[in-house]
Amino acid sequence: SNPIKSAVGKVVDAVSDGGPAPKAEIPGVPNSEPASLEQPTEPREPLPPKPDQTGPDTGSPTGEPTGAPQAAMAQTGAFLTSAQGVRLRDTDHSLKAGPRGPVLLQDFHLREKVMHFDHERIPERVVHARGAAAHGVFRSYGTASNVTRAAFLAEGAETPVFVRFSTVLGSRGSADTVRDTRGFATKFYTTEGVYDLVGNNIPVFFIQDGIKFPDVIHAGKPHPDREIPQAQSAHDTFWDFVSLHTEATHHTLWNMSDRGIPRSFRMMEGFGVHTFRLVNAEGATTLVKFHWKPKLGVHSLTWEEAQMISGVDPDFHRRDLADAIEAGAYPQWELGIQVFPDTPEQMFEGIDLLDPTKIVPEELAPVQPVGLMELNRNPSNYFAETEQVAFHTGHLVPGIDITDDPLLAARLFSYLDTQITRLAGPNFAQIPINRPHAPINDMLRDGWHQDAVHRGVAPYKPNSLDGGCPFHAGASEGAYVEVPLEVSGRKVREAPASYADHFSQARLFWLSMSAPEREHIIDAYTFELGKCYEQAIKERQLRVLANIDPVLCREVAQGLGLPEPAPSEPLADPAPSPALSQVGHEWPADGRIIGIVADESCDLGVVGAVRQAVLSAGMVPLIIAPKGGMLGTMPVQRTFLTARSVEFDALLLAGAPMPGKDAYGARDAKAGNRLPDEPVDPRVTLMVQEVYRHAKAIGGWGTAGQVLAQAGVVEQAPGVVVGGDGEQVLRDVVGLMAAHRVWERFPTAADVA
Ligand code: HDD
Repeated sequence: SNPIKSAVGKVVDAVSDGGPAPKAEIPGVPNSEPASLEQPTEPREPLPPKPDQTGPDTGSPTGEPTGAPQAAMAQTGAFLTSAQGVRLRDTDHSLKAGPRGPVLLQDFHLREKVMHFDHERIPERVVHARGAAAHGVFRSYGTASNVTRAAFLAEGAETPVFVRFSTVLGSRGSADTVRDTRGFATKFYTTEGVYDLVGNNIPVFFIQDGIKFPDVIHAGKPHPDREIPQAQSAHDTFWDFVSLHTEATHHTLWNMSDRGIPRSFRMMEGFGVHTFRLVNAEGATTLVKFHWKPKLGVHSLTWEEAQMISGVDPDFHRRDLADAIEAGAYPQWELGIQVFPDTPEQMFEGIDLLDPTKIVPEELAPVQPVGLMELNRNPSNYFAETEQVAFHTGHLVPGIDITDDPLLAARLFSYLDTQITRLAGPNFAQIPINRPHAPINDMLRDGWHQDAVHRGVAPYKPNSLDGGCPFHAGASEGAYVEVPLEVSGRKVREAPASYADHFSQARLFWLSMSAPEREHIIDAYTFELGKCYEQAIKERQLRVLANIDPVLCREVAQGLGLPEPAPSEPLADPAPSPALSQVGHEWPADGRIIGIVADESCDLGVVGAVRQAVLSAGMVPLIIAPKGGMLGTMPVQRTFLTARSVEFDALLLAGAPMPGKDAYGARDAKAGNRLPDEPVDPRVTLMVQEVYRHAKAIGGWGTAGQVLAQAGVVEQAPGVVVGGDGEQVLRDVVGLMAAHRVWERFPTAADVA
């Protein structure tokens, strides 16, 4: 007996409720279906959900459980139905007057199917349209409970979270690895209601006042006439804006640094950017800045890698996050706070805490860990969860309050407002992914997409008809109580004097960078300004760079072929902040991708042992061979045709794969791509050259020296390990990966160091 068949039989029985069997004779309808309607296979049970996927919480809009969430699983019932539950006999042919006749308007299934399809899209987010998300859990250490009464920050509290990472400028289908800021938005489903921490991977922002947000985004988005370029800042309008708005200098410098091209969402820091006000159980207040610290460290791509990946795998970051979670390599971040006294000035060590273009260096105010977040579950439906999740800086819980940062003020309006267009109406909090895990007892009623069936007759207060319910809560019953701060002042459209400092912290960032990081910044400015057409914009931006650092300004000016301007104000002399540099730290190599090049001529026993050792070290080995299928007993994951170096964090060569008929592919050979005197497959040589240029570790044994020779890589070069013992080579390579890159391989001009 076929288990699948008998299981389906049960489903059929359950669905048909003991009714007629599927093929029972219906009067006037022939029992045997026309050949064209025959199903290609027997009905099979649908694939079970992957272990890493379950749906969002499916509490009802009023907070009550709705019953079996699995009942809502798609494609699980035996029969296709219309949206009205009517079983359908055919979904491939419109109802026609004869096989060659006109289609009939009375075809309700055709009309419903096409009507629904026509409305499948909703407007993409006006910014941060491109994103990827995951579910997880936040476990609090309790170390913040002296400064906040927030229940999810109490000792031992475990809170479900949903995190969405994003780029800012690109459209929904744009590439992941563009140079841009990354969004890092976390929804905490706390017992006291939803708290959203809507941050970025860069701790400062382009503008000091939210009223300029439409301007900076209009400047960064594609030009309005031709709608190009997509998902990038390397164009005239962006540089026009930031060179005119010098408060953007600090954020722009971060974007031009390696922070603008992260290696993975799993390897980014997150920042709340604004200063927030925490309130403890006694009502005492503290000012804080939030930080997410990734356990895997902060790592970036090189610019060439980022550009290549945009073509080779535009979904690189999205895939990386989902693959890691599916493989059980759950990414983790520690949440930390920098703590400042809540003084009337709201300044710390001369830094204006209300200015979102300023950081407080960690050396001045250490980041104190308050909990650990782990992402452990992929969404099961992109649209339902990742697309429809609605974050809002105004989703606050008791114990967390806002400050008067004028950038934050505009956000408090914008995030609520934008959902009305994006999610079509005011009831977006009822969409499953947005539902709080706390009981809802609101008096909001009706509107588009109202899912709740509210009972009672008195959605107003005070009332006597519904027994006076619901009642107000006091602070002791967990009510959100705003901090009763004194407010006074003249109504003016002005910024405080402290907001006029636009360069000192950009200089602090530059001075904190290592030589290769500075070189990357110079290259990035030179590339981006080199893509601008207007000479006046390039010259104006060079004047901005002169106020950051003379070396930066000179190098970029030289690259652009323009004169180097002098600074317009005296340069500040801040102490560097080592915490800002990505160089000089050691990190676990968990979850890294190791390419292993091998063919039949290699000792496959050694390859197998190395592959196993990579797995045991918590990394992902990908066997790259001339053709697909199996290499000995190992599955081949990439061929020389499908592999590209940018996918790997390090490359191992188990020998020198000879160019053969298979290695080149008949088409390559026909096209005359083959060079006459290559002993090694040139696609492997190219891979080695790229990995070398991108400063990644290379290991080899056996005849691997031949590959290096053909690639022009000397065996003594930094980060190249050649030896007789494959497993020892791997250990050395893993050691090199702790620093992420072989930094000394990046060429650096002497005056940059
Ligand atoms: Fe914003 C989305 C982060 C300033 C207006 N923002 C959005 C997202 C992130 C940020 C991560 C994506 C959320 C998601 O995944 O759904 N935004 C920031 C940070 C800012 C910032 C860290 C400065 C510190 N944003 C900002 C300002 C305004 C907005 C000043 C408006 C005045 N942001 C929006 C928005 C979006 C948004 C238009 C688009 C989609 C959405 O909100 O839900 O309301």
